[in-house]
Amino acid sequence: MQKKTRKSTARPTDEASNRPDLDAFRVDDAGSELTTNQGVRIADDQNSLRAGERGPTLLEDFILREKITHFDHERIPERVVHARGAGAHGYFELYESLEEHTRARFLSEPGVRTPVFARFSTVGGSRGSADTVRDVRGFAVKFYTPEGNYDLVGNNMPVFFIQDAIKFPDLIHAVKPEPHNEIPQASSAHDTFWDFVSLTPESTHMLLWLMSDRALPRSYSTMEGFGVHTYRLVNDQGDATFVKFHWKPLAGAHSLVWDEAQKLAGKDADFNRRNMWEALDRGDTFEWELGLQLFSEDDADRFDFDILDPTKLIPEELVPVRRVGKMVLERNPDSYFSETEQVAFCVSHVVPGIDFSNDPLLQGRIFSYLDTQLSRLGGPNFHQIPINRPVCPFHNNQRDGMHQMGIPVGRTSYDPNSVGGGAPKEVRVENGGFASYLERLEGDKRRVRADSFKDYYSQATLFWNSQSDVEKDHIVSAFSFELTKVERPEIRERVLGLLANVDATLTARVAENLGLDAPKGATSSTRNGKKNGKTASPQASPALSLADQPGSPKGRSVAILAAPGVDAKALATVKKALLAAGAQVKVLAPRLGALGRNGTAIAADKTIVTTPSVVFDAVYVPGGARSIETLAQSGDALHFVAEAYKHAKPIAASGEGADLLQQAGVVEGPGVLIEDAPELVTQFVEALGGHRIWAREAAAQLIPA
Ligand code: HDE
Repeated sequence: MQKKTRKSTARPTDEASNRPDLDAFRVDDAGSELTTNQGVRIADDQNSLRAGERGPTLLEDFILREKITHFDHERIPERVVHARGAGAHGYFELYESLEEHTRARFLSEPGVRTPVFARFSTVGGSRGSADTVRDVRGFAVKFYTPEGNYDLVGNNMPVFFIQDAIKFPDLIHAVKPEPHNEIPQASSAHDTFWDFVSLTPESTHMLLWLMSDRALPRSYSTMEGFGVHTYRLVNDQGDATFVKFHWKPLAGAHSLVWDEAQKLAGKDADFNRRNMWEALDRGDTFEWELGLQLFSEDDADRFDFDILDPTKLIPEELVPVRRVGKMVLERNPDSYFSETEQVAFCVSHVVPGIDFSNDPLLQGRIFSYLDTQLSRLGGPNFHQIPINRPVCPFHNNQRDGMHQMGIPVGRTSYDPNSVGGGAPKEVRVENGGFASYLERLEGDKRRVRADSFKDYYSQATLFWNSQSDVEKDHIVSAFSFELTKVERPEIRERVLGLLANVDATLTARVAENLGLDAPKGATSSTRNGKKNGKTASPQASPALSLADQPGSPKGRSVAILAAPGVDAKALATVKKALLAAGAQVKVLAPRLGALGRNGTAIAADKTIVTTPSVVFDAVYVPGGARSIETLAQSGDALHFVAEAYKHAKPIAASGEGADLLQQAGVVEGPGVLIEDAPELVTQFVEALGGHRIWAREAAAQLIPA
């Protein structure tokens, strides 16, 4: 009986709504009367009940007390990590059947769409912290499959700081604001973090990722996602294949630059969240392909690293990433609190066909996520909150508890029973019941770290070797920035000691910026090689670099600087071309109001002061003598252009617009287009798709912005 109902919940391919069944829970107050929570209609919501016109408020005022009491309890504890985040609804569509590897139904039927809810987050900051801080990003996806909810709780970096879950509280205590003064917010640039990691050499690989541009995503849509741990897929025969999960962004992976990220933290702390909200709101989508690295136990034995060690990735040269489906995010939540805040991702939420490996970090996570929801969401019934409810039926003998929303009927809440006809009944494995992968285990019970986990540096070197020159510059700057903020010299020295195991040039460059000598005997960059007959990892892996990512103008935002008297025709032409290419355009002026000559219908969308250069991907300055004269007198306009130049963004000017660039110290060169020819527009749109003009970056640092 139960099985039949389950089948009916499978989503057809052309399913339009792509959402878990939240509709029944939506509360729409439109056109309704104001009542108490008991449904009593309220006649006066402006004044509390008083004894006399100017007298004290009465305890009897149950309407006031109900309202204030509810308000007093509006907040729930923020997530102990990943508190700051934003979520969206969408679907996952499978390209090809993976039946050979897994019995999970949502991975077996090509074309089937599985509804998803994804949440992206920073790790260290509290709920109100800025989006663009240097940090790992959470990348969590809940799949509402017909066989139960599956949560893929990943990050935007493929490795982690530590190898064993028992160190997680230490890591987080070290990176969170320091306990005596709660400073700094959402930043790893302080003593306790670097103290801990400098004493934890296994963190070295992850430190390179954290100091790289990966820690500063331009948009949630331009970051990769990783399941990090090795998991297992298990098929109908009970055979297992190891798997690493990847999310590959179809918009390409692109980042901010550090100066820009820091300024954004003040100018628009909601930068990433706003970007996703506005994109989905106007009907754009955020898209990733799900990639799998599939490999056998024999393959695993041949690698020169341990696949159970979460500080290691599997180079794509050893196991290619197979793209098996696509996730499309297309709808904003209706209520941030009800959906994004209350969504509970749990690593333990797996479905038949997906199973764990013995990665010791993963094993700890299987416990932690369920446990943390109990205090965050107030009890064991959090699965009944609309955003967390499976879309298939769920029945068991669990009863009662805080916030029980169901009304179980019948007399039995135990198994076995005869009074209730034996229901709910166990489901045989061949009919879809979950069975753990049959794995033979033996060993001594002890607290131990495997020897195969003890190579802390080879993959840090691999990552460094795989970076472009610009990316290497950024990594050196990031280490230098963070360690300069560290107050204790011995911590800086210890970090240099770690880096000396990664690469001599990296160490020397950071040491120079810190005014220290590089430790002797620093390693050169060719440490990977065949070890003990194992398959050697490559010396470099292009997939680890962001240098050659696909890109498009779609979703990018462009500022057009203008003032009254602007060349309306040039402005309209470029705007039209940008919109046609899918970019967003804002006309910025010193003041709001009409701009065009002789009443042409062009108006400023925003002012230059309220919408700074850092929130845009490119700038265009149309001519018009009067417009440029006004802009040239505005320090904000000159700063706007100079800053875009410094941040390696495409800049274009036509007519008198060129004068403004000149006055801002911006010279013609890569990505700076000054021309009156029609090609200007095409070239500008193309440059926008390329994201940044890195070749210009070093020179641009000389311009104060
Ligand atoms: Fe988490 N992590 N984590 N983590 N994590 C949480 O669960 C934890 C780790 C990740 O948008 C918490 O519901 C332990 C790795 C994401 O709601 C908590 C360990 C990866 C999110 C928790 C790790 C992650 C969390 C806090 C080491 C990438 C946010 C609130 C053993 C693969 C999900 C919550 C969301 C959240 C514990 C390490 C990703 C406390 C013990 C590795 C994306 O349960």
